[in-house]
Amino acid sequence: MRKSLAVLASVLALQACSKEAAQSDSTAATTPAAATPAAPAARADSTPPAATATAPMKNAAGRDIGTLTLTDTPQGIMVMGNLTGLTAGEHGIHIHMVGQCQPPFTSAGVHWNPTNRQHGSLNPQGPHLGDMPNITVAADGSATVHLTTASGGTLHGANLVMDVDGASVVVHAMADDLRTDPSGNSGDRVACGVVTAG
Ligand SMILES: [Cu+2]
Repeated sequence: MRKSLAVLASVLALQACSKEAAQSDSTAATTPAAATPAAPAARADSTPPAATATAPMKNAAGRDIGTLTLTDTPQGIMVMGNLTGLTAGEHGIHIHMVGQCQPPFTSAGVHWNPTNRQHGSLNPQGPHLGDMPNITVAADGSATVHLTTASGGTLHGANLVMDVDGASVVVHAMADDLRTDPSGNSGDRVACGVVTAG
């Protein structure tokens, strides 16, 4: 118990640090790590704000596999929801440029990348604003999605994702290595959902 709490605390501290670093807050480095177990309750995403877009996800056979909700946050666009019918393991998931999802989903275009960076949070030339960490799919094919895109993009504000040709959320067949341009060697596109306002 004690150990798991410590691990949890350090994970939360890491998340906090990476968020602080993204905002180039120099005080983050001197904040005592894991010293504030009450911090998680104060996290901005503990009370989700109103949804501002959804992405109804379908697989290549046209089957509904769940709907994701997209919300602007100070850290980026938060993507949440539950998916089913995927293969177990890690899968890349990104926001792509075009709001069209005809199988095999090449219609969704490349990654949403209004700042002309390379792909991946681990890439020194990255990331794309549409990049997100991987999702982990359980043995029963389900996944709980709770991710935030790279900092700097919004649904409706600066670097907006909802431009004239829209946007889509795409799930890939394999894990994203978060480093290799242009899509982290994450393979085929296995599910897609057009980002729809409201
Ligand atoms: Cu992708």
